[in-house]
Amino acid sequence: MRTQVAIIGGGPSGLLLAQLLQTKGVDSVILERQSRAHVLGRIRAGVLERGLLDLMQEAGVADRMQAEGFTHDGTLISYGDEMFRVDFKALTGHAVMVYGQTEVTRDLYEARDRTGGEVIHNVQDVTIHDANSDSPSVSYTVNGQTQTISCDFVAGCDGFHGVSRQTIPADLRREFEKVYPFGWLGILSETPPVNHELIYASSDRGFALCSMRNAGLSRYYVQCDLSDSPENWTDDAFWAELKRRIPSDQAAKLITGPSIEKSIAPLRSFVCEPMCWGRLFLCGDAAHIVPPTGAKGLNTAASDVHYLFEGLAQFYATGKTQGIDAYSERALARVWKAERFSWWFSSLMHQFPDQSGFDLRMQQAEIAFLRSNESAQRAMAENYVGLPY
Ligand code: RFL
Ligand code: PHB
Repeated sequence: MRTQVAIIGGGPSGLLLAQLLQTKGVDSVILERQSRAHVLGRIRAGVLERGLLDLMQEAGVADRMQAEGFTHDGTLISYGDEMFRVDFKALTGHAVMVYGQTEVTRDLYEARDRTGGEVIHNVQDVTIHDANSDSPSVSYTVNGQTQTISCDFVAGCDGFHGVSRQTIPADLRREFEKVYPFGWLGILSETPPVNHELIYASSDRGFALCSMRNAGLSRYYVQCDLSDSPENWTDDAFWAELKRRIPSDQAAKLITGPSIEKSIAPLRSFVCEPMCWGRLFLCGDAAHIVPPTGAKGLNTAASDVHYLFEGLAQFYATGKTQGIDAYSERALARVWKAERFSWWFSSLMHQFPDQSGFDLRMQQAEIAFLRSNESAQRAMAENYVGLPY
């Protein structure tokens, strides 16, 4: 088989890149390790920056998102019983959209079906060959048969545990990592959100987040130990803990119900440099991870896709390679800013096991500064709504 761009991974990065390429008549094949149902069963991001909205529009997949997504002009930050609002719209002129990653992915799969693009599911043993040449190829096994796709380029969109990053020789790769000493226990419940905007809550019992998917579907998180497991938490225990971490007036109006999903995510900051090797380009979680505080993961994947798409579109239209040559540098410049913001917001809002009394006072002083200082709020808002591409 032959294609122009072989895309490894059928998550949001791979699917979005494929649909954008399709608008320019560039052919791609997506290789996905899991079934479609499995990919669509993962509950992940909930907040989209305008850059991603624009890309969805450009890819022709924004209709349902525009109709069903919720525009959020600001967010709430609480500490103990105190709460204040950061008004994104007033401070930056921009807002964010609440629309689940699951829905983004569903819309992209449906668009892929409509445009007749190929997605091969349940592939195993994906191996990238000759990435550092002009004629790379990708082999994989499906239904016990080994197949090979020859291509012009390989897009490594296969997430943190994929094969693409590992294909870059270890001596050419630098990896930067910070693992946080806690995780997020998250639940999804068919209950109305406690507030119409998200609440990021700092408390002496640890961080909590009140988020949502729509008017009848809420997503809540509490900071937990890394050694914890979802089975240790009954729904009642979760709700009781959440109520202790958010302001009492919010806790009083929280509507609880059975969870329909419960899982723990570890928190990690990670960047791989460079994000390419020859004709292999990494996008999204394959190249970098942010802790979820600040909702930057999917959005940073989207900015990678934007830069790679621009480079590939330029190559196929003109034969010029400036765009793809500059890909890693351009993508990384923005990635590091999202890393900094996610690290800062995580450091500000969580309880750290080895935190001293001084460290705690520094967090409290910084939150108080954020509350009272418009410049600090603007800096936060600019990062939250998304830095320009
Ligand atoms: P994905 O989504 O991991 O998709 C990669 C795909 O590649 C497949 N794969 C392979 N396929 C073939 N061969 C192989 N060898 C393969 N290895 C892996 C996988 O099956 C998978 O389908 O990466 P992608 O596309 O780069 O997308 C990144 C986003 O998923 C991620 O950054 C966000 O979900 C992070 N994130 C959030 N991001 C935001 O922007 N806003 C948020 O509000 C937000 N909240 C979150 C989050 C992530 C979370 N978790 C669980 C990690 C909340 C949570 C709890
Ligand atoms: C979510 O709704 O899952 C979500 C929202 C905001 C974040 C992280 C996760 O910062």
